[in-house]
Amino acid sequence: MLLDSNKIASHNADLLKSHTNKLVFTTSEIGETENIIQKLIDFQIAIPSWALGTGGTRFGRFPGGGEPRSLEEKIEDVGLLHALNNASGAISLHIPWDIPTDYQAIKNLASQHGLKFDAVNSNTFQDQTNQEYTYKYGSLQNVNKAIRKQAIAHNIEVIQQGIALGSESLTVWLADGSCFPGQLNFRKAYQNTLESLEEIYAALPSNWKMYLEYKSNEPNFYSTTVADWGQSYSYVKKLGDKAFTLVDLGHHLPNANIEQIVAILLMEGKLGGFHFNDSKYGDDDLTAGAMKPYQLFLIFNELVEGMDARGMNHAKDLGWMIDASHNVKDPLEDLLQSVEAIMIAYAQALLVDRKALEKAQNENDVVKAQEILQNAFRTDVRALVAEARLRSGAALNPVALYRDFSVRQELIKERGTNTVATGL
Ligand code: LRH
Ligand code: MN
Repeated sequence: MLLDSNKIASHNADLLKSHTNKLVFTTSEIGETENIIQKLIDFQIAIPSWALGTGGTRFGRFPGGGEPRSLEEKIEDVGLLHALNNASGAISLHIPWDIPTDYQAIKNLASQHGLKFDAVNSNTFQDQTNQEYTYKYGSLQNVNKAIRKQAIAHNIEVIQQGIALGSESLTVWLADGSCFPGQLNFRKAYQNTLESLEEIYAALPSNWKMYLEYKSNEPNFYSTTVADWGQSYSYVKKLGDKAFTLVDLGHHLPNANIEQIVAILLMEGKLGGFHFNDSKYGDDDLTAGAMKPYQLFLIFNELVEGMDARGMNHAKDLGWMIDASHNVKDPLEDLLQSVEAIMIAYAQALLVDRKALEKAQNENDVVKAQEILQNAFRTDVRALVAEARLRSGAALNPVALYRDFSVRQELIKERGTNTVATGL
């Protein structure tokens, strides 16, 4: 379903007056806003191909209708998001959930929608029907060399598929671990995983990156072989310059200080990118900024400070991706809200008076330092984020436009009510 620009133009025309009032007020409050608006226009967040349907949980799944039935329809849905916010200019595929049949046709369709292919994700956490060996006891860690070989071959195949699509990075998330004490020799599991990753790393083209995603628990509930940032860091450090750690916000033990982890990984030059989402309990994969918006701001505060300290390009030098699954909300509305929350956190972090903060920190003026951060977090930057969309031909209020033009109803008419998207 294509969203023609006239619909966006008439939507913006209706909202322009109130938007301009808010922008004038915000600019009067903040002062220099052009630099921030340009950075927001350049900032693109990749949409996960596996989060365009209603994933549900083991207890139940409540499809909302009109879900994409193919990779082509998934690309159309991400194209629709990008037309609405001009900030979702890439799709991240998960193999084998999204194996293209005709690579050139898929590339053409993606570029028609202004989309690139971000990281490709391998999958050795599920057994495929025609698979010789099971991953029940793990993949790259497995005590059985033949099973490790099978998993290595899959990752190398995913790299080849990514190359054909124009992707330049591979994300490896391993469910590998154990459910009971005694089940696994941790050292051997680490060594097997490292040796396996070395073979996959050796297959990376020179301009590619490998993102090693860590997770504290689930589906294993006693140990995970890449369980936290330290373990991921130890692997990527040994692997080489093309290997980095990927931070999924939902993969930490309760109360972990994620912004500190981000600061250290960035300082070490081993931060690769993010899977943005939010959570209150476990790996809930909820809308970014829905539970802990201050944490999301603090993470971007460390990112802006750390990336500027290394002269990094905010838009290009890290992998910005969402990883969510939807139970009770329309997947496309949820993804629009996640992108909005990420853009707001980034804009607020760009507001922070770095010089004043450094001075307060050097004088141990704790209250002053806190005031500087909270002032930025408590500044309403939504008019700047909307202005960035307006200037790049997108909608002032994407969710409102999505509803005003009954996009979900149109998708249901086109695809039916019981279509099931592959993925989570
Ligand atoms: C694991 C994870 C990983 C994906 C999967 C879909 O929890 O975050 O990034 O492969 O979700
Ligand atoms: Mn993830």
